[in-house]
Amino acid sequence: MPNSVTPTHCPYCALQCGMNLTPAPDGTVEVTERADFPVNRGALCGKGRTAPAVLSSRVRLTSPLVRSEGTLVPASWDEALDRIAEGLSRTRTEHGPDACGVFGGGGLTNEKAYTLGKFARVVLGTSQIDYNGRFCMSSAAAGGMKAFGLDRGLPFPLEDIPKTGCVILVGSNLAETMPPSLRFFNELKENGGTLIVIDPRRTKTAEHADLHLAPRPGTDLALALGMLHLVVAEGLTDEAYVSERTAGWEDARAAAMAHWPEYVERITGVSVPELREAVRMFCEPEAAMVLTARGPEQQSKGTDTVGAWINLCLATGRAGRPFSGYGCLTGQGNGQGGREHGQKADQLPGYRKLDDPAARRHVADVWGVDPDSLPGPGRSAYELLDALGTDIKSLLLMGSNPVVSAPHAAHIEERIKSLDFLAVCDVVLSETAALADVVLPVTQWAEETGTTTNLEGRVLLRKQAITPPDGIRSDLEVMHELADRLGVEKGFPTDPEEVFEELRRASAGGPADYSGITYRRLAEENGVFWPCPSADSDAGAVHPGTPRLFLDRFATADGRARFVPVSHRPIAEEPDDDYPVLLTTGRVVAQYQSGAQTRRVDELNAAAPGPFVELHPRLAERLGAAEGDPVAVVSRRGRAVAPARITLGIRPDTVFMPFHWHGEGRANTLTNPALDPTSRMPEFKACAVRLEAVKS
Ligand SMILES: Nc1nc2c(c(=O)[nH]1)N[C@H]1C(S)=C(S)[C@@H](COP(=O)(O)OP(=O)(O)OC[C@H]3O[C@@H](n4cnc5c(=O)[nH]c(N)nc54)[C@H](O)[C@@H]3O)O[C@H]1N2
Ligand SMILES: Nc1nc2c(c(=O)[nH]1)N[C@H]1C(S)=C(S)[C@@H](COP(=O)(O)OP(=O)(O)OC[C@H]3O[C@@H](n4cnc5c(=O)[nH]c(N)nc54)[C@H](O)[C@@H]3O)O[C@H]1N2
Ligand code: SF4
Ligand SMILES: [Mo]
Repeated sequence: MPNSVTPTHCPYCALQCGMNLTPAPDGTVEVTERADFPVNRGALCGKGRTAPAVLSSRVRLTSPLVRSEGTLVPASWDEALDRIAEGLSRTRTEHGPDACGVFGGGGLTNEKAYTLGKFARVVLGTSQIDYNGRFCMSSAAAGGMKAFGLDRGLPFPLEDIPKTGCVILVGSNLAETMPPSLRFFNELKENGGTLIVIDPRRTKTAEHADLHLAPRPGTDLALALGMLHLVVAEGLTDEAYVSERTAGWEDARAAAMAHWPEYVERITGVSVPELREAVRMFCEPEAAMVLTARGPEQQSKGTDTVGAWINLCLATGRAGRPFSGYGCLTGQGNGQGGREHGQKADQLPGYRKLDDPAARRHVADVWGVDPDSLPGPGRSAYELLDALGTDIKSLLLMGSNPVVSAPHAAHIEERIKSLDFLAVCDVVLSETAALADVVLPVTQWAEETGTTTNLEGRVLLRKQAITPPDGIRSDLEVMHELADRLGVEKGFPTDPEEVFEELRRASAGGPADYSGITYRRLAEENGVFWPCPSADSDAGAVHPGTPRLFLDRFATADGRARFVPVSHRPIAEEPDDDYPVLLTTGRVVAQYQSGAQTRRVDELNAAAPGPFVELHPRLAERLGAAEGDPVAVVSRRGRAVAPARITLGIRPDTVFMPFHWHGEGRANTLTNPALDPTSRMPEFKACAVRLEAVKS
């Protein structure tokens, strides 16, 4: 590798901030500002700035590990790969292909996610593959698909935000989860626009809002319906737009009219005057946006909730028009691309449906297999993890740490332990990798090339900047070697560009069409937005990509967006006398996800050393807990203990815990795996708990 500056992108969240990497002679890597990338214009959060710390051999896996007499010991690559091939083929022979499970991640590059989906279906022949994106944006994806016929997180670039008139940010704490993006909202306000934040907590993001609504967790559906009710009652519906560009208004309107503002106030705790003010702010300007994130989506009714917010946009003519629209703020580095190329239980590359015969034929043709040999749709992430040790006997896991991040985690940890065989590819010894029979150490972002697709639908090239340490291989090499050992010698290239070339063909003609995108283009341009079909061969023209969707028509058969008639329903586990308090969960700025990577960075640990329970002084007083005192939070699934963090910035009926840690402060010991019927998203954002003082 040349010892020069490489422009590339951050390994963590969906902004995929641009950064320059320069290797130093002592083996470390320096991160410097890269001002040319429009998403962050040089700005980085602490995680991005410190990301090279995880490249250090001090914290990462340096050799394959195999379990021997109960403990993990170093082994050669051949021994480790042989063991995995043996484990998987024994399961397949004894229990059939569907007894082999595969679990992926939205942090994997497009090339890896694509290859993992192909590996499951072609090499293992299993339907049992899903990934952690199911825990992330699946409700928004399902809602967007129903209404618009297509799911792309944001249908416009972030740079459109300052040009709209009002943004409603529903359950996003982007000041902590995507700090450089705050700039767009500040610019919106400088331009005279307004920001409404909806969050049960007065977050760092809410502090920037012109209006902060703090509903009871799990009631966003009612809130959106109450706003739609007021839109209709106050004659603010855009009748011309509704009749020209939508279908299904009458039913959605009738459902909203049943949600009187006073009824909504009782459900949500948001007062009628606040609701009216929100409607006024949203409807007054010519253009407006609604952006949702995990707050309203990680609910057992997340899909309907997203539908209700989309209905509000459609009724007011605020979708598919310049500087207006509904968008979802996708979370993981490749949360968008990771869901498009086939690691999801029901999908094939190009965002094709696995149960669509034409899609099966197209992809089978690219893969050189019989379409009938492709398995059908499998289980969703939680259901897959829940079936470990019963229907599913062996698991190959790449890019997730479910022991920390899955709901009802103690149960999932037991399920993982009951497997006949577990193989994990990771860069560090995560809590899940520590339970494996074989662990493979793999290369990461700066050490390999690959593409990701950020929250705007912008496909980006993450370039290799340094040489990986000896003894480490890439996920693509692992899949190549395993395919070979399992009898499939061809079709699993180790060169990412070769994989991308195949992905282009596999996605061609699909909803997420990447066929007009090449590595060369990505190296020259600041990303290309999908859909980007191949160049028109007659004209020799290059397709420019599609930064803005739906301006002429929606992606449905008749080009109209669909209203979805939805009604309020309670959360799956309402508080009662035994469990009187609501728990919600989320993130802090200095830790990322299960913490597998960021808990290994000193600077980040100093900023966020451990879990905590955020609670209102009224609850703390009733409990007799002072700031920093250990508090036990108990749900029907278990008990977690963490220090109290007392703040007026949270509803008195709600406590909040971040989910980045393992051990006694693990938030997911408590969470409820109640699933959304459509998206199969678990209800991470609301369950019933009681608090107990802990005697120290
Ligand atoms: N620092 C950091 N940044 C990250 C990540 C990380 O782990 N750490 N992860 C990345 C990923 S994968 C994702 S998905 C994104 C997530 O990004 P966000 O969605 O911004 O993150 P969360 O903290 O999960 O949830 C956002 C807010 O929802 C609120 N909330 C809780 N319950 C409800 C509710 O019922 N209704 C409403 N309206 N709000 C509610 C919480 O109080 C919280 O402030 O962040 C990405 N960026
Ligand atoms: N209570 C609660 N739980 C939640 C959430 C919540 O809000 N509340 N949010 C949910 C959401 S939105 C998400 S996205 C999930 C995320 O939770 P996880 O799926 O656990 O995500 P990570 O911690 O990012 O795990 C990624 C793992 O892959 C490894 N890794 C990184 N890069 C690579 C690579 O290139 N190859 C391989 N093989 N491994 C790699 C990392 O070291 C890490 O161990 O958590 C969910 N869980
Ligand atoms: S905001 Fe996200 S992409 Fe940007 S530096 Fe931070 S973690 Fe990386
Ligand atoms: Mo996520």
